[in-house]
Amino acid sequence: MQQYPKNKLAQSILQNCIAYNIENVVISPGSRNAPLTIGFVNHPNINAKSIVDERCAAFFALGMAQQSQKPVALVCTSGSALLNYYPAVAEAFYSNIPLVILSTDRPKHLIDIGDGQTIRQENVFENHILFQANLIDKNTIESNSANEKLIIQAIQMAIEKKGPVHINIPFDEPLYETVYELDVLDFKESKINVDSISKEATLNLDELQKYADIWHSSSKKMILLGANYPDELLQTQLNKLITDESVIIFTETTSNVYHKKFINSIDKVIFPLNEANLKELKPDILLTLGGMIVSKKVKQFLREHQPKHHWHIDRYHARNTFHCLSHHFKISPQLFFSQFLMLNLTQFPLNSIQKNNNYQRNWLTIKNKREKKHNNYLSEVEFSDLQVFETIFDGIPKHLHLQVSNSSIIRYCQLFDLNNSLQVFCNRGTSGIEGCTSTAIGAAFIHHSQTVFITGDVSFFYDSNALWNNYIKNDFRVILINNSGGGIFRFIPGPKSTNALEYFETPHHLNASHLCKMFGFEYFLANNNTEVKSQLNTFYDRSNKPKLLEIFTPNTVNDEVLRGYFQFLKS
Ligand SMILES: Cc1ncc(C[n+]2csc(CCOP(=O)(O)OP(=O)(O)O)c2C)c(N)n1
Repeated sequence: MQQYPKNKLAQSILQNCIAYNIENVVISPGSRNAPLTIGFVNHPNINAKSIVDERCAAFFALGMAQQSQKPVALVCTSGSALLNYYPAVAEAFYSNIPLVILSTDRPKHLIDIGDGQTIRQENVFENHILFQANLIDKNTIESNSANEKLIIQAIQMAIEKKGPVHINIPFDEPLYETVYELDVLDFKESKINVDSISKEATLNLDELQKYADIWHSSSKKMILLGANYPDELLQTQLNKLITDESVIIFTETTSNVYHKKFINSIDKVIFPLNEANLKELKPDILLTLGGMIVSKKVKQFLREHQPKHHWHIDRYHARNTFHCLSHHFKISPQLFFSQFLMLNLTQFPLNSIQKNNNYQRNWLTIKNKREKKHNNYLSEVEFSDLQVFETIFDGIPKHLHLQVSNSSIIRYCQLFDLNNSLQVFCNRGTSGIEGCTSTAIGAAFIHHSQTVFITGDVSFFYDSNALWNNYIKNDFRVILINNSGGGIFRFIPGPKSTNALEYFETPHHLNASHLCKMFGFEYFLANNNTEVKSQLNTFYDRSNKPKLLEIFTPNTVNDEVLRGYFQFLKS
C-alpha cells in the first residue's frame, strides 16, 4: 500500500515535481526531510535514489541531469547537510545544468535559538543560483498559494534557464504522519507541456542580415566551440560552414563535434606559434558557442589578438571570455545557424562561400605539421602520463561515453584526436576536483553506452565517497592515472620554483586497491606501457562488477616528458 505525507506542503512539492516531469530524485538521509522522502519514495512516477554523503549526492544528481538534460531533484535534511551541495550547485550554475534543491528546515521560530541541527538555510546559495524560494511554514490559504507559486517559479526556472534552483522548505513536527491518498489534486501524469516552457523565438531577419553582411565582408572567420552536447543538426551545420575556406573551426574535446578540417587540439596547434604567426592568424570575426573553454592557449591568443567582432550564440548566457564581446545572439546555435545559413543562400547565392581564401588552409597546414611532430615524439616517448593517454586512446572502443576529471587529465585529452564516435564530458563549470567521480557515476546511470571515467589520483581519492553508491553499473570503468600527487603542479610555471612544492603537489603513496575491495570494484594495476596495453585488452569486456585500472606513472618524469613534447612541437 502506498503512503504519502500528510503534510500539505510536502504534497504540493511532490505534485509539482511530477507535474513538471521530474523523474529522478536523490535523497540523503535525515528526519526533517521525512515528509518528502516518504512522498518521493512512494510515488510511481519517481525514481528515488538514496545517497548518504550530500556532496556526492549532489554531484551524482548533476551527472544524471547532465545526461538527461532534465532537472534532477535533491532532498536533504536541515543543518549543515545543505551546505555540502554547494560545490555541485556552483558547477551546475556555470555549466547550465538543471538541479532542483529541496532543503528541509525547522520552522522559522526555531532558527538561531539553540535548537539542534539548525543553521540559517535561507538563500545560502545566493551567489550561484537562478532562483531561491523560501517557503512559509503556515497552513493558510494565502500561504499555501504563495508557496505553490514559488515552487512553480523555481521549477520552471530550472527547466527554462537550465541551472540550479533552491527551495527551502520548513516543516514542523509531526514529520512521519502518512495518508493513503494525496489530498491535493493528484497529477497522475504530467499536465504541463514542459517543452512549451522553453519554446524559443527566431531572430529578426533584417537585424540578422546586418550581421550576415559583416560576416561576408570578412576574410578571416573563426568559430570556437566550448563544451557542447553531441547534436546531429549542429554537426551538419558546422560541416556546411567549414566548406567556406575563410572559416576555421576550433573545437575542444568536450565540444563533441568532429571533422577532419576542424582543429580539435587547440593547444598543440597554437603553442608553438610565434608573435608574427599569431598576428597573421588573428580572426576578423570570432563566433563562439557552447560552454566553458578549457584551452588556456586559445584564451591567451584571443585576448592578446582580439578580433574586431566577437559574437556569442547562446539562448541565455554570454561570457566575455576574450574581453571583446560585441554581440550576444540570444538563441540556440542550431536555430541561429538554420536562419543564418538560409539567409546566406538567398542573399548571397554565389559568393556566400569563399573558395579562394587562405585562412583555413593556413591553419590546416599548421595542424598537419603538428600532427606529424606529435606522432614522431610519441613514437619514442618514455613511459609517462603522456604515453598512457596515447595507449588508452589507441585502443579505446567506439561509442563510449567518456567522463574526464579536471587538472591535467582533461588537458592531456585535448592533445589527442579522439575517435569521432566518443562522447566526452568534464566538470568545467568551476573546474573543481571534488565531484568528478560522483558526476561520472551519475552520468553513467543515465547514459545508454558504457561509461569510462579517466581521472587523476588526487581527484579520485578526494571524491572516494563517490563509490559509496548502490547505482554503479557493472560496465562502469575507471582508469586512474596515479602519479602520486597533483602532477599539474610540477608542470605549470611556479610551484617547482618555490621551496613549497609539496604543498602544491601533495605527494602521497596511496593506491586504490583497498577502496576497490571495500566498494565492490574489480581492481587491476599497471606499472609500464606493456602492462597498460595488456590490461586494457579485456578491461572493457562485460563483467559482474565495475572495474578500476590503476596505472602508476613516474611523477618526476611526467612533467619533463610533457615539456619536451611542447618544445619538440616548436622545433
Ligand atoms: C575542489 C578543488 N580544490 C583544489 C583544486 C586545485 N587543484 C587543481 S588540480 C589539483 C590536483 C589534481 O591532481 P590529480 O587529480 O592527481 O591530477 P593530475 O594533476 O595529477 O593530473 C588541485 C588540487 C581544485 N581544482 N578543486
